[in-house]
Amino acid sequence: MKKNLFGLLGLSTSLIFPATSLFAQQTKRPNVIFILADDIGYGDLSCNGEKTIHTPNVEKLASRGVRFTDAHAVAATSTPSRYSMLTGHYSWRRDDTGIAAGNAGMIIRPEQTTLADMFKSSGYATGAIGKWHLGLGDKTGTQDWNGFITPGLKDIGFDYSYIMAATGDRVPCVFVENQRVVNLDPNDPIEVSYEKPFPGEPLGKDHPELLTVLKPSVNHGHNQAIVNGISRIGFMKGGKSALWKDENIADSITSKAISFIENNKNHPFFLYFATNDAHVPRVPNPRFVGKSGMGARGDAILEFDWSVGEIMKTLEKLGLAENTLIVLTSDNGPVVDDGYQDRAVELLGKHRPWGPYRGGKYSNFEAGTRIPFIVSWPGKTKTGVSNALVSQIDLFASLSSLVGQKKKEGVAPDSQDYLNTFLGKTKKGRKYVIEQAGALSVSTSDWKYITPNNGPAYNKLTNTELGNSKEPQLYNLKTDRGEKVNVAAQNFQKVEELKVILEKEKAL
Ligand code: NG6
Ligand code: CA
Repeated sequence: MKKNLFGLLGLSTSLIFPATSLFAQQTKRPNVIFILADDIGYGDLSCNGEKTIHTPNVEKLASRGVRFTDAHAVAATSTPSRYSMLTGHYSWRRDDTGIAAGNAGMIIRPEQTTLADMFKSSGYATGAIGKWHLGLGDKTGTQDWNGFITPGLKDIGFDYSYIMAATGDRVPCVFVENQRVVNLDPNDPIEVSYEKPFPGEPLGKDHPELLTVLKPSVNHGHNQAIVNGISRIGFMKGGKSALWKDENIADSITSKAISFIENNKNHPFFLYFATNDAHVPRVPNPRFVGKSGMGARGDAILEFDWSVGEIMKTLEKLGLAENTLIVLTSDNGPVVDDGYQDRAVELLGKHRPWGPYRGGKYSNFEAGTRIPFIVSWPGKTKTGVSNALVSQIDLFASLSSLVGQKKKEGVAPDSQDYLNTFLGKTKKGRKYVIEQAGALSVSTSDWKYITPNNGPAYNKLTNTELGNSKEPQLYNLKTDRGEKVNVAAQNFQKVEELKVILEKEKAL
């Protein structure tokens, strides 16, 4: 145990800081909860204007806070997006932040300072619950799934963790609590591989008759280990008693989030609550099945909305609502068919998960990274809509500023303080944001420049316009938010200007 100066002098801190001032200090600092959805698009939440879906709890949250219309994730897929948000360091500065396998080593290095470290050093209790997808253990494939998985979330600032290692569609399909697999029977150890199958373990591609819950979409992978009647990405053996139940994932993580809040009700806390909804495989709880009229994807969004409502109810019950700042957002844009035959495409109807924007998850176009974003701190945030240009990269510096911490040299190098913008006190946003999909893009409030690259223009499997082109692309977002007309040739100056911004950022 480290002793601080007061301890060494035999003094208790309460003698040095009178109780009232300590209390005052603590009440000034709000609890902070991130609710991070998975693959939920701008148009998937009714507060953003689509009439085809009803998400009342998110609407209620939005009505108590600021709803942003021009907010961006750093990347159009999960791992790089989450990496950037939690570290304040652009994922594209590293070449190892692509979509992580379920047995990837921990991508955030213990020596990096995360948002959780920042809160912890300010005296907050910290927790991460839900989807992780940023690797665990030292190196790919070296984790001890049957023992203590280290390094882990404790080494990057989270006191408590209850996580899915990667995604719902990647093995191992188990929860990991404080770096140990939950409910594991030592007589049935887990083995995980992303290289070769385990002899005797049936695979989805050979045994379609065992796929009783969901089948993969044609030619869309997801045909390896079979867990709970669904084939996944990666190979897995054993750990039967520890397997999660897909229809209970939202219930499990929501109840853990509630317990975390209850356990820390007398203490400032930071909770990173990352839902599995609406990622594939979509197996919402029977309570939500059929409720959206849009099939499993819509039902999963209603399940997400339910989780949001449960968190809000808990805060109200404990009298914490007024002193808790909630950020609700998504890791990347929407995708309808992401690999399973869940009828999301057939049942979509008039619903536009991407809202008025082009593209979706994986895409350089706006819908890849223009995500739902709400900041609510009742009584403290102005209520209403902000069209300020904001990025998840800035949450680190802005929340450091909220808790009165000065960002240290080298920490969260790409993150800037936009606290007043996030709190709705000003509509002054960023001059530009940088986004990563197949290529890098730079957007201002008015323009979007997508760098030329050799990637495919279209992904047939997911029906996504990826926005890759060998030609430079420039769109006028003010007159053409759907990015229909490439005006690069007519606006040479603008292209140059945005190119220079990007080159300067890359050189940092
Ligand atoms: C892709 C998967 C997709 C999804 C994605 C990660 C295939 C063909 N597609 O590789 O289903 O898992 O990775 O999604 O395997 S994310 O939201 O976590 O980034
Ligand atoms: Ca995602």
